[in-house]
Amino acid sequence: MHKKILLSQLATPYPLPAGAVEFYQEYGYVKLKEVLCPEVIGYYGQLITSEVIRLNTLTKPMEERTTYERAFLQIMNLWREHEEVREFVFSERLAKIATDLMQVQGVRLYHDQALYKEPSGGITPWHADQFYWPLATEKTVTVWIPLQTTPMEMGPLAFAEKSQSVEIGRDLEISDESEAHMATQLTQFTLNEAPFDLGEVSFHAGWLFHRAGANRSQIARKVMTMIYMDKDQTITAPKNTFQEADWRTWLNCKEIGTTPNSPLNPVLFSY
Ligand SMILES: O=C(O)CCC(=O)C(=O)O
Repeated sequence: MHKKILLSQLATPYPLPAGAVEFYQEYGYVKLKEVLCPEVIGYYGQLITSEVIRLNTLTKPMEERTTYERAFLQIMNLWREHEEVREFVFSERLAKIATDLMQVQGVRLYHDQALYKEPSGGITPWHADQFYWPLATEKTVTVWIPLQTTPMEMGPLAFAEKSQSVEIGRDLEISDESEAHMATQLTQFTLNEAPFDLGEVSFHAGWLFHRAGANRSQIARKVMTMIYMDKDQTITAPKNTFQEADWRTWLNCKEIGTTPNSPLNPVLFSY
């Protein structure tokens, strides 16, 4: 397929199905089918994979890794590494969905990250992402884009529906402890752990608890993600060492109380 057609899909609005915004607002996540066509995923997926291989530094054997390290190879802000990957990350189609789901006027990029769960890679423990982010409001959302069909044995992302409203576990980093603690705390919530079709993506809110199973297949579970925040979000004083590190690395040390409007956090869609 011609490059122009791929770029045009990344820019064209996706018609959100009836009820999708309401579902996201109530359940804290939504899964959407046929958001990207196989050609877009194939073309940009290959580029992202090359960048993951080029930039990865986690090469020690599985048995020597921590639970976090076994979960995935994690390569961040690929948009700054490769011009064409930037086209994918800056997709207006995806940024507009994020804007509409959060019911805001526009979104900025917090950062992107590739999450590659290798064959024999372990579980992604229960967690809520916003634990890591020094941001004032809950107007944050991650798009999780599998770069292949993702059946159960590859560890698709799973969601504890409506758990974005509970305050328990919001002080836990991704770890064996968060997995053990939240597994007992989240039993009141319905779990959506369905596989993903090719082209299907999910959007989950920053405080929504989610996890993923181990990769029991023979091939890597390749996933690209972008984290968006309300374009009018403000930065708060870091509450833990992870937030301190995020503030330095992903928010360019912008002054507390201001909007993160440095070149590191571009607006990707705005009405
Ligand atoms: O891909 C995974 O296993 C975890 C993804 C995740 O936690 C996220 O994107 O917030």
